[in-house]
Amino acid sequence: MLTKAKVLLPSFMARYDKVIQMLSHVAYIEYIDKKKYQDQLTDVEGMVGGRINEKVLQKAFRLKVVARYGVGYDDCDVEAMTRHEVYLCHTPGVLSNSVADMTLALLLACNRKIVQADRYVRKKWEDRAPGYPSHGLDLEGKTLGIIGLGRIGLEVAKRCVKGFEMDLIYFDIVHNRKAEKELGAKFMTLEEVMNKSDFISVNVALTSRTRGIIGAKQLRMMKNTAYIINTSRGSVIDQASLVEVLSEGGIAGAGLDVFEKEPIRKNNPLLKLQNVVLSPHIGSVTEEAREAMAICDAKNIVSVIKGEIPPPNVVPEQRGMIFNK
Ligand code: 8YV
Repeated sequence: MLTKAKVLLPSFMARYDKVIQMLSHVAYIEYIDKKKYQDQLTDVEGMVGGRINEKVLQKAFRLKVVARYGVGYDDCDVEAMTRHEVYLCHTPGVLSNSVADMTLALLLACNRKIVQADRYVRKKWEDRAPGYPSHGLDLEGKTLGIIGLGRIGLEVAKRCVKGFEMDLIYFDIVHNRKAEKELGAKFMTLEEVMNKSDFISVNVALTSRTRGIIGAKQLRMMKNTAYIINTSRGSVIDQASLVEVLSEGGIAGAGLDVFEKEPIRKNNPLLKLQNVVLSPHIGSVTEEAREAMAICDAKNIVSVIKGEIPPPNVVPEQRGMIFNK
């Protein structure tokens, strides 16, 4: 008798009926149980998850596909997965709007001191106490610098250029001709972008090439009136240097949705700074993006289980590879 493949899902996925329906046709679904995780791995063929390394792969010897719930997959050992012939898929595109919106939320919150303003209204306004929010800047005509003008960066750029009439400069390892043509984006070196921007948005994936590319030297090139917004990965910016530059007033502020280690600890020096707005990695947390990510993951898994390989949305490192596990 043929038995259905086992697919392992995080429990929050149970809320997506469409996902459950799609997967149930080809697989038997089990939800991840932290206490039983090691045993759950032994007969799994597909899973939604991250933190996939050699140790996990050795346990999960029947594993054919991992669908990362997100676009970034810096927490997965792609080399080991390729060696074990396990596809790694992700969810590019479906969360770009959501992350771009969040980037703008942080940019505006920093610039217009929204968090400080909210606290002021609650506790001080009636008494006209000190602490009234300081002046923000009009965005029109200001320069937005994007580090990493890919799918998400482009959405941020559109909002800023078309919505706020900002000027756009960017740094990437490749030119984005579409943005150059349609949004007037100007390609510059990383140093030039750091130096000329009034607002910087970090939108690169974390790789060995981008880890720490924004360090003390680059941060000190920024205008002291400029803000840096990071909705990509914390480790793209050297966090200790960022704290230092923020504390010295070397830059006006930072909006951070991502951190070197998450969650950040209660004694993290960032928490003492007034010129930062912090959020707990919620860039993709909208109803639409989260559901689309779940559906994208389900499609990727169904494809591999049905033998339709390579699956859609396989990571670039594995593009075109055929695994016959
Ligand atoms: C997700 C993300 O919140 O897509 C990414 O890479 O960082 C976010 O969209 C995260 O992957 C959830 O696990």
